[in-house]
Amino acid sequence: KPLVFSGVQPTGNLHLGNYLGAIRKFVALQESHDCIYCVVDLHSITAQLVHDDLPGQTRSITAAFLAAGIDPTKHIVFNQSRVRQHAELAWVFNCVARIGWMNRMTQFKDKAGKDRENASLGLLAYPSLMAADILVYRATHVPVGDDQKQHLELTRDIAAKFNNDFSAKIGDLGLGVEMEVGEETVNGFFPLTEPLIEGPATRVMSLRDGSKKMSKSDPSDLSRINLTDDADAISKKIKKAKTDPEPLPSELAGLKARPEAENLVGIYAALSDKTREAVIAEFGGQQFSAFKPALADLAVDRLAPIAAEMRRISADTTYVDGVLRDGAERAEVIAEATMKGVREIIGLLND
Ligand code: AQP
Repeated sequence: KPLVFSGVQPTGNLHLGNYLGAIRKFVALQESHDCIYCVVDLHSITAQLVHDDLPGQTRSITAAFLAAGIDPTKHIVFNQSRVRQHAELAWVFNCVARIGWMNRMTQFKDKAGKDRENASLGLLAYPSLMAADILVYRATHVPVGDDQKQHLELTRDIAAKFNNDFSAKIGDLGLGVEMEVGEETVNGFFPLTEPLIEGPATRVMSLRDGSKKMSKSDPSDLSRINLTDDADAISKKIKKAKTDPEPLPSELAGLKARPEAENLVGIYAALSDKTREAVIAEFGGQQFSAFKPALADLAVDRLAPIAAEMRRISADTTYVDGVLRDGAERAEVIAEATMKGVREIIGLLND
């Protein structure tokens, strides 16, 4: 089976974008893939070092994974900092990647803002740690939202440069498989990982501004639906969602240049497992005053059971901690096998 890896940061409340863009796909991939799902706590200290309750946030994301339907007995669920090989490989990748590659990352530019000189070195190196998260398991597929596309391209660039720089050594040690990189055939130790970015909700937008993605850090709580919101909050937020005065179009093409309408149709499609065409066929010509209540009912129907399950699982801290510890032990076996190879290839002395 192909190997899937993905992660979510323990920063703030999970929202509908995290769910539709990532977590729901994590669940779906369990049938066909071996999966490793990680709460990436080391990533959460890149933008802000001190958090009020990082252990609680880590457990809460874990509870969300489990409540959504991830099975920790068949797959691996753990927190990143427990498996030290992530940080070790990230250091190696800091020496593989170029500063120019990192400076071009749009997420770094957005999060660092104007005062770039004052951003943490960790924020700049964030994609290097993300590449390590994925490649320490030599994962071949990564389900993510559209905002992570550029980081996945960089992960491939890091893998390709490592494979190329150490091609002869990888061949001599018999640690590689032959793979094409551009015009060349190299002895690849790391796979060129594919992102899985599909479906109608790969970039869920803010409910208050159709040009901004739904985000945990948006100061307005009305901009997002949190996975822990109750039915009243979900209905209120959808009712208040920004829209234009026109009814929904009768053709998909009519959503062009109507970002808020397009976003709500995409959310409805994803939650109902329909195509956007099917949603337009059903609601085309109707006013938002008719569409919004239908969307609110659907969202409550899909999210309320997850919220209830999250509350139930979160109450059992011993269980959640046990899942994370057990997952980390299993993850470490795979990660250490990769690192043994990396140390040998580079020339670092293994025990
Ligand atoms: N709006 C979104 N639509 C679709 N997918 C999204 N993801 C995030 N926002 C959307 C996907 O969720 C996964 C986990 O994200 P994360 O917590 O690791 O990082 P993030 O992208 O920083 O999440 P936020 O909510 O946007 O946080 P802030 O406000 O800090 O920037 C990823 O697969 C991501 O693509």
